[in-house]
Amino acid sequence: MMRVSRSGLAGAAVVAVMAMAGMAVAVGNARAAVPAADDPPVTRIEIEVGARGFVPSEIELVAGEKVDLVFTRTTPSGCAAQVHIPELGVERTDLTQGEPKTVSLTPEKPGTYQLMCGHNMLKAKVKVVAPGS
Ligand SMILES: [Cu+2]
Repeated sequence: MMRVSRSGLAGAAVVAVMAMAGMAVAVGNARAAVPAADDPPVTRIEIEVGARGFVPSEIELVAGEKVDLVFTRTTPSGCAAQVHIPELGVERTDLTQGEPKTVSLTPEKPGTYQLMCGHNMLKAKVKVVAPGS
């Protein structure tokens, strides 16, 4: 199974686009086996929730593709105690400072959504694009 572990939007987006385009040849050369159809690669995006808010403040996801958002709270501020993305069905999730928390989701509909702290003060943009775009 292939796990993509990259921080930063650019890396994640590139991997996601490559996966969607079916570039199995380019990717496949780097590993022994092609993943089974029921075990697709999962894009992982790391997001810091700290004194400056969400970093990065904008992420891009691909509709229909599962993604792991890994949140790391780096401030004791209560503002970073919870995150949620109501429009994508992600309920309020508690964060403990220094303990990465993975939230998995599969956005279905292209659009622009808000990732927010528990009081809807800190915000980041979640852009969902159609596959292949
Ligand atoms: Cu807050």
